[in-house]
Amino acid sequence: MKIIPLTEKPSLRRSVDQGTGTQRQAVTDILEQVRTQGDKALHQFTQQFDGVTLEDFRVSESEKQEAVEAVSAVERDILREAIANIRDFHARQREETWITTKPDGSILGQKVTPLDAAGVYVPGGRAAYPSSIMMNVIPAQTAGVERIVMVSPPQKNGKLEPIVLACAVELGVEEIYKVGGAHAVAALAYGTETIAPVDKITGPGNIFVALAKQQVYGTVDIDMIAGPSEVVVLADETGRADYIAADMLSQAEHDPMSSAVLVTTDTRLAEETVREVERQLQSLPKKEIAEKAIDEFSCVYTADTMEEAVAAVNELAAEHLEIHTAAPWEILPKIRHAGAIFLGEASSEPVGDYFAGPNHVLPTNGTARFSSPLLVEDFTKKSSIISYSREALADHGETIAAFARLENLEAHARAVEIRGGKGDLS
Ligand code: HSO
Ligand code: ZN
Repeated sequence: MKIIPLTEKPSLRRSVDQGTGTQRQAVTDILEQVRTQGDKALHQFTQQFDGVTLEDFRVSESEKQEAVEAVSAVERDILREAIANIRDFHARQREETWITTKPDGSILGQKVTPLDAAGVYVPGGRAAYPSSIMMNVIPAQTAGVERIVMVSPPQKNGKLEPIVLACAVELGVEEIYKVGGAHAVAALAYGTETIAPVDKITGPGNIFVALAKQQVYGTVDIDMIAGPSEVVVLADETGRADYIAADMLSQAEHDPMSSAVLVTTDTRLAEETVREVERQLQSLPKKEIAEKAIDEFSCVYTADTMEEAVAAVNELAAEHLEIHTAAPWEILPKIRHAGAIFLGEASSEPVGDYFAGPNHVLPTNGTARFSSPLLVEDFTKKSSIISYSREALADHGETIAAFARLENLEAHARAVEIRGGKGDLS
């Protein structure tokens, strides 16, 4: 891992994987086939991509029961404790409908309504994380979404991983389908004979899932297109190399394209962290993945001043930012761009991944410049409320009609005038 002085003005932006033209075309074809052929196409793609033939995509009650029994009491309690914290945090994000009455008697407001149906994509294989199921399902439930559907690709035995199913059951998700890939996204967006369409699709997936989500956007809403995990650590001379290295590796083990960066004002800490990352890496079960991420997408930036370091951190706009300085709360007001901010050396990033309560679905690839973590609000929409009194209309009718004529929209003007002008309240 390289040490790069910020005075060398390195480029700090990461680029987003848009997939190849061939991949995009393959996804377009899959979407089209599911849209026109429904379940028949789903069966065909499940055979082709997952290598299994399923009679029924829907997970049965006995399958759920079997999965729940396969999970130990200790594991179940871990899930429960995390769920309670995540629910508690998200409950604070609930927004209320508001209504205000102005002195002229007009009533204005904003009505909050949950989406009718949300689809949560859960990837198969090594990335089937129960924590991510919680992070997608809980904000939807907190928003009041009535129908929450989960989809996930079947394993070779035609089943879902027990821990995935047990987690869904623990959360109270009832409608679960063993279908994955771009075809699952298509089913959620367009509907098939077995799967009714939803209004929004969230959840991580491989490049085909990401491209499918991009292509169905507009028919349904989607969350963000998440890139590989990232962590940026900002540290002064009080930072501990062993803690910082451990946290950098915690994100590096996610994906060979993950990125772990240290920005520090202390050159001794920079060197020590490089050594420590190398040392801790050797004993990691996911060494190969983490090593790629560390070698190719990670580095240490050294800064002459804390101001320079903070400017770099803002430019990086990281998914996760850890602040390991003598007074982290004094740095916080200066941070403008980061998905989640962890203050102090005890706030290790995995605390946020699993347990603290805030959502771990966060903007990656610098998109924290303009977007937020997954929120309860993302599963609601708002309607504006307008109720004018006769008095308010009489007061302002003339202005409104005149405005309409400014735009040459005579029918608009007359619609207001037909109700009578000032003083005419009949
Ligand atoms: N750090 C990942 C989330 C995750 N970590 C799931 C463990 N499990 C996304 O930023
Ligand atoms: Zn993680």
